Amino acid sequence: MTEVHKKLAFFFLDGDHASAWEIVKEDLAAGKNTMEIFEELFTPAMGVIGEMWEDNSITVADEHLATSTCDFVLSRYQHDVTQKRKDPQNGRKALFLCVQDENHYLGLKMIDLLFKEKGWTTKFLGCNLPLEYAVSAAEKWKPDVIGLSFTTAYRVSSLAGYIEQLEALDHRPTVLLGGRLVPLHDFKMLCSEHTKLIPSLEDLNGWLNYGFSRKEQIPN
Ligand code: B12
Repeated sequence: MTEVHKKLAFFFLDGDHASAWEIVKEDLAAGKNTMEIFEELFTPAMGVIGEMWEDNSITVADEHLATSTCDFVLSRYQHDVTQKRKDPQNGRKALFLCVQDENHYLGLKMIDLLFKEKGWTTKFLGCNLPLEYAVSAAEKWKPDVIGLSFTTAYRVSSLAGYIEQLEALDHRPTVLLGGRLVPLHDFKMLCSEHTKLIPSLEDLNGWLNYGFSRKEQIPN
């Protein structure tokens, strides 16, 4: 963690949207792209919050304020930056959600913005979505991709059900699984070839640039 991560974490904890935004503006002025800003600035700053919660120097109430401040800054990023940087619409659709009782959605919100920037039409369904509603939303809208975010280890059995049912939908979407635990554990046994495990934003970039179009050329 660098000083800038700690500074941003303290602005999040103070609910200081304006100062947090100034830090983002510095990265934008330095020519950083969205992936770099999300992976190298926001994610470690939220990691600082996690460490402070672990050593009891902040409470869950503080974590909630930090979350809502970070969320606001991401929405501002969408409004001020994503809108201007967007590639032309590519006609593809992506749906994003977290499994039931999973409340960690900030990472998924970043992924939603990255897809928007790449010209996808997206729907961000946020945290804690029961499986039946995930299935019915996907059946109705027929997204090419369904992105799931996985953070808390004890929800792995619930995750398996989501992957199984979403992969099996009639229109055969690609399921993408990302989140804090994906680079740390092997989730292959939960997935068929219709699910891609995405351990980092660099992997996501590769998949967005090459993986998805290859899938279009080689029918399953
Ligand atoms: C903020 C926070 C909360 C907030 C929720 C924030 C929110 N609404 O999103 C609140 C306060 C509600 C919360 C609650 C809890 N939390 Co919490 N939380 C955090 C904290 C500090 C930050 C999470 C975060 O936003 N990180 C930043 C994002 C950007 O990182 P990320 O999710 O990994 O996403 C990146 C990648 O993984 C990837 N990605 C993410 N999703 C996807 C999806 C796809 C498709 C792709 C391609 C990529 C991708 O993209 C992102 C870009 O870098 C973490 C600590 C940490 N190190 O992360 C703990 C942490 C995750 N929480 C933890 C725990 C234990 C809890 C609680 C059980 C207890 C508590 N602290 O109150 C509850 C459980 C709530 C629940 N039912 O889900 C533990 C989890 C341990 C574990 N693995 O099981 C952590 C690690 C804290 C710790 N050090 O122990 N938490």
